[in-house]
Order: sequence, then structure tokens, then C-alpha cells
Amino acid sequence: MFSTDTDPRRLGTNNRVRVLVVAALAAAAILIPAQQRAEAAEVCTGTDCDTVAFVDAGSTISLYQDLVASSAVGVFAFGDSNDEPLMGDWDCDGEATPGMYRRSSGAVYLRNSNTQGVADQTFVFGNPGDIPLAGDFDGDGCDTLAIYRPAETRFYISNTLGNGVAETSFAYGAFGDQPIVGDFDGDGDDTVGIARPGNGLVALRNSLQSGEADYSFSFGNPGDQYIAGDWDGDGSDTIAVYRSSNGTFYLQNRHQTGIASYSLSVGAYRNAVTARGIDEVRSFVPPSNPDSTNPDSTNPVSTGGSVSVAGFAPPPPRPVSGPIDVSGDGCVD
Ligand SMILES: [Ca+2]
Ligand SMILES: [Ca+2]
Ligand SMILES: [Ca+2]
Ligand SMILES: [Ca+2]
Repeated sequence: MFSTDTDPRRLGTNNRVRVLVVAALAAAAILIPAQQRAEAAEVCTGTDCDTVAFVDAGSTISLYQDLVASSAVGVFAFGDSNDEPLMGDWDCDGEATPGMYRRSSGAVYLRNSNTQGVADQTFVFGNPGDIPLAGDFDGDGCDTLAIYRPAETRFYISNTLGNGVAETSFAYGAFGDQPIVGDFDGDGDDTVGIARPGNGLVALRNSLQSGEADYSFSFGNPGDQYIAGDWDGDGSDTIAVYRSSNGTFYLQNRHQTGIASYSLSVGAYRNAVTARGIDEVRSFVPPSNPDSTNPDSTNPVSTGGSVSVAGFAPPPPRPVSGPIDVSGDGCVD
């Protein structure tokens, strides 16, 4: 069930009334499927809207084609249960696919298709404990990795994939902040921001350097996980939160304090990751004669509106190299 008018901050008296109204509207939507579809369509009014991949405790990824109920187009496993999930367009074809970051070692595992299988690319980036981020920081159409080092409250940005030295680093945020990546001004370049889980502060920058926030506002509750995406397709990324306590995803289409523009109940997951270009996952259309009885079949098996891929691949190999010189001073950081 989803609503278009749910306050993710708190439920005061006014908001309880609002929730009752929303519940009534939602009940009406059940009776009027056409109205439900119309409300769902409002989340994406452009032609190229981002969606979300939800990752469960076992690193199984449920990839949504649209932010509406029952629109998961891919359900497949990648990585180990403690890995930090990423989505990015690693091969520059317009479609985001999975990555996994092993925070204990800094190992990165990238895959170039939204199917189950082993990594297409592995390397080491950052140090144990770093938080990985994916984005197109130079606007060339290819996503690369950055890390946020909580102990330094510092971002390290790289515009190439592989072992190497970060090209840019700068301090931003405070201890305990969650890093966020997005194209907040819609100019084609991703930049970063932070969310402060204790009070819901969101502070976003439009350039890759320390400085005052270009946008700051409040959104979310303690415990929420923050991501950014272009949910309405207008070219600019805005904030969303996934609230694991109630299994609900809340998004905001403006850089401002206020109620969520849209929410979607998706169930219990470990992480939510922004997914771009997922409308191009046409390869998931099942073949005319899928072997649905063979669990080892490589054919995708259609089950209603979602598609699952049978089989389970072994985890990707661990690289042998160790921590790298991220800051470029010639020493391992
Ligand atoms: Ca891609
Ligand atoms: Ca890039
Ligand atoms: Ca930008
Ligand atoms: Ca937008």
C-alpha cells in the first residue's frame, strides 16, 4: 500500500488526521484501480525516473522498475551478507547495475548486468571502515566510486574505477553523519551531502569541496537510511529515506522541509540503493519457453509481475591487495 501524503517526521495530532484521510483515500484506491494507477504515476512525471534496489539481509537484491507496488523486475543475489550494496553505471551504457563493497577490506565487486553471477570487475578502494558511494562526479556518463571516511568526516572522490589514488578529497559533515550522493542541481555532475540521523538535518553541496550547504532542510527520523534520486524525472536528484522499522520508502521531490511527496511500502530490507536507467532492463522479459521446472536453468522465470533468476552463484573472489594510498601522499592512509 502506498500513499502520496505521509509525514516521515512524526505523527502529531494534525498528522494523525492526515493519516486517517490518507487511509480513506487509500481504501478508495483499492476500490478504484484506475485512481490507484493515476496516483502511482504521479511519482514519475518525466521520461527518465530513478527507482530503487532494496537489498535484504542475505544480499538478495529486489530491483524496482517503477516506484509502485509489485514492480520489482529483478530479484537476484550478489555479494555476502555483510557487504555494503551499491548501484552504478560502471560500463557507461545508461543502466545501473550492482556493486558490493566489503568494508572490512575495502574490496569492491562490480557487476555489469542485473542478473545473478560473479563480479565483472574487482579492486580495492579505501580503507576498512570507509563508507562507499557511487556517482558520476565528472559528468562523463560513467559512475565511479567515492568513499566517506567517518573518522575524518572526509570524502575521497575518484573518477576512474580501479586501485588508485583519489583525485579529490575534502572534509564535510560531522561525526555520525550519513553521506549522500546526487545531482542536486541537475547540471549533470554528482556531488555529495550529508544527513544527520539524530535530528533529520540534510545538507547538500553542489560542488566537490568543503563549504556551506547549498541546500539544508530536515527530513526523516532517527534510524532512517538516506539516498538521493531523480524520482520525478525533472533532472534533479532529491532525498528519500528508507525506514526499516516499518518497511516504507519515503521520497521528497524538493530540497525542503516538509511531508513526503510519496511513500511506498516495500517490506523489510537491510539497505535501499538508488537505481538509474532501470527502464532499460528489457532483457528480463522471459523467453517464450522458459524451463521453469529446472532450478539450474539460466532462463529467467516469470512469476506474475516479478522475475527471479534460478541458481546461486558463489561469492566473488577476494582480491589479494591491501589498503591503498587514497590521499595521494605516498603512504597508505
Ligand atoms: Ca551499466
Ligand atoms: Ca564519471
Ligand atoms: Ca550537480
Ligand atoms: Ca527530481
